[in-house]
Formats: sequence, C-alpha cells, structure tokens
Amino acid sequence: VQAEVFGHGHINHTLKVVTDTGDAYILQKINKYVFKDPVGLMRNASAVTEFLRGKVERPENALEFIPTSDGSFCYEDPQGEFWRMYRFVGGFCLEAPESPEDFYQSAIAFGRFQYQLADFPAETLTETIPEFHNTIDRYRIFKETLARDPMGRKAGVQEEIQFLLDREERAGTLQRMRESGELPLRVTHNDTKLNNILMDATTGKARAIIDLDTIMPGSMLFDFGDSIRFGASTALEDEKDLSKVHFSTELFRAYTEGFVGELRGSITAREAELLPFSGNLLTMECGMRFLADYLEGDIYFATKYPEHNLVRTRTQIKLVQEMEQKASETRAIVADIMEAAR
Ligand code: ADP
Ligand code: GN1
Ligand code: MG
Repeated sequence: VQAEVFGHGHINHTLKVVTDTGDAYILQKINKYVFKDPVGLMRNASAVTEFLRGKVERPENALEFIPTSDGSFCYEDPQGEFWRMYRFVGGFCLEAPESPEDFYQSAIAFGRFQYQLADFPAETLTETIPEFHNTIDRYRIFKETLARDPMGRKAGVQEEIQFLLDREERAGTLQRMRESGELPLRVTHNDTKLNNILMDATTGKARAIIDLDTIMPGSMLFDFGDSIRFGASTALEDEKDLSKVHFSTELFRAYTEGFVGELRGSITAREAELLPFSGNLLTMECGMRFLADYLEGDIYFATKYPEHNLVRTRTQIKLVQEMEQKASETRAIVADIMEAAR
C-alpha cells in the first residue's frame, strides 16, 4: 500500500515498502553498473545472513532476505534489472555520530561482526567488486581516467589531483603487505560507514549491520579505516564549508576502544601498527574514487548536484591533511589501547 524512496546510500535504489498487513520491507534495485554479478552477490549476502543468524544475540535483528516465489533471492525483471527484498529492521541510521558513545557502539558492532565471521568459509565468497580496496589498482584507474579526461574537468581540479598523486607511493603500503602475506586475510565488510548500521533508539546500541554487498575476503584494516574515514569527522562527507571539517582524535579514540575491545585476541602486531594509518589510507582512497567519478561524469556514486563528487573529494582531502598532522597522536592512542587490552 505504500512505497517510498528511502535512506542515503550512494549505490542501490532503495525503497521502503509497506503492505496491507502493516509489515514493512526494504526493496532494492541492485546497481548493475557497480555489481556485475547480482546473482553471485546475493549468494554471498544470503549465505552470510544465514551464517550469522545463529550467532547474533537477537535473531529479529539479523537481516532476513525475502525469497521470490520460486525460492531465489533476487528477481530479474523484464528489463533485466535485479531486485531484492528484506524485512525492514527498525531503528535508525546515523549520518554522523551524535556523541563519541554512538561511534563507540558502532565500533563494537563492526568488531563483533568481523569476529563472528572469523570462521565463515572465505573461499565460498564471490568477489563482488574485484580489487575493491586495492589502492595500487585504484591509482592505476585514476591515472587512466586522468589521461582520458572524458568530461574536460581535469583542468579545474589540478590541486586535488596533485594532492593524491603526491601520496601514491605511501598509499600502496597496505596492498604490498597483503601481497607479501604480512597481513592475514579475513572476511570483511569493506563498507563500514556509520549509515551501514541500524542503531536502536532505546538502547543506543547497534541493532544490525546492513549493506552486505561488499563482504569479501580482505583486511581488518579496511573495515577499521573506512569507519574512521566517515565517522571520525566533525562534519558530513559532503560538507561544503571545509572550515567545519576536522579529523577528531576523540572520535578516533572512541572507535578504536570499541573495535580493539571486540577483536583484541586476534589483532596481529602488524595490524595494530597499521591501525592509525588505515584511516588515512581509506580516506585517501575514497577521495580518489570520488574525484575519479567526478572526472568520469558522475556515473558510479549517486549525486544530487553537478559538483557533489568534487565536494566529497575535498572533505576527504581535508581529513587526510589533518590525519597526517595528527599521526603521532593517533599512534599514541592505539598504543595505549592495545597496551590496556593485553
Ligand atoms: P547502498 O548500497 O545504496 O548504500 P544500503 O543497503 O546501505 O544501500 O541501503 C540504503 C539505506 O537503506 C541504508 O542506509 C538504510 O537507511 C536503509 N536500509 C537498508 N536495509 C535496511 C533494512 N533491512 N531495514 C531498515 N533499513 C534498511
Ligand atoms: C558507497 O553503498 P554505500 O553508500 O553504503 C561505496 C563505498 C564508499 C561510500 C562512500 C559498493 O557506500 O565504497 O566508501 O559509498 N560502496 C560501493 O560514502 O562502492
Ligand atoms: Mg549503504
């Protein structure tokens, strides 16, 4: 009886649907440009939700996909678009932490999520977006876009381009360590921004982790770093007034406490050493992805106005600058928390 566009995701087309029985659902058209294999994606997502169902504290908070009448988890319409549906989980998504406590709670949820997936058979997962957090490959794509400059936008963003190119060597650190086997491979969420958690208004705790489209084998540093990128900022990802955008070490500490608290036994010394840098790296990578999309003509991320991706790029750059300035402080915070968790 009701269907309305819902939420603030950048990728899928999301609707909240209410039926005549009063039940609510989320109906999504999967973005086929981003996800080339929607069927493989749904195989991942449904396997993960089934696996987690037995592990979560409250089963009603586990995501539940609604199958089609022939038992499949997505429906291909006559136009070749893929749709999926899940039960609406109540609660709300935060676009920014309202307090360090919110962010701490989200860290517990993402840390626990990763912990619960530690024995999920990683080899059964499809890579829904190959090389998703391979920053070396992201630079290759970025430079290829620069060379083509399809929209003629390059000349207007030289400063941003240079900022990213200046950091290319260092940005490859994590990927090189993955390739040399120095970092353990884990099942990771890979898109751990705050609005991919449903929070509970009464308890102030997380209810459910959502957006399971990018669950793939990866590094825990991707999950930690991406949460920091989005949530340890004093402003929204698309704030136009950069004087409002700061990297908050108070929020960084809150997240680290929650995340390390859940995973302490399994964090290796090498991973701990890289936690502070991972925030910086994932922010740079995302800034570069926004800028590449701006140069391409805004075909990947949903945008509301022509410069939207550029505005997003600039907040990410501002955050990276401050993360660089505050690097010794974040290293001290991590060392402190790791020591206390021993
Ligand atoms: P995108 O990939 O576009 O980010 P998401 O899967 O994150 O898509 O969904 C977009 C938004 O829809 C979320 O941020 C959240 O607000 C809402 N949402 C998604 N799944 C559910 C659910 N099961 N229950 C309630 N709200 C949901
Ligand atoms: C996208 O799907 P959504 O809106 O939760 C993107 C992430 C980016 C994020 C930036 C599949 O996340 O990688 O970090 O936007 N998801 C995909 O806000 O590319
Ligand atoms: Mg999302």
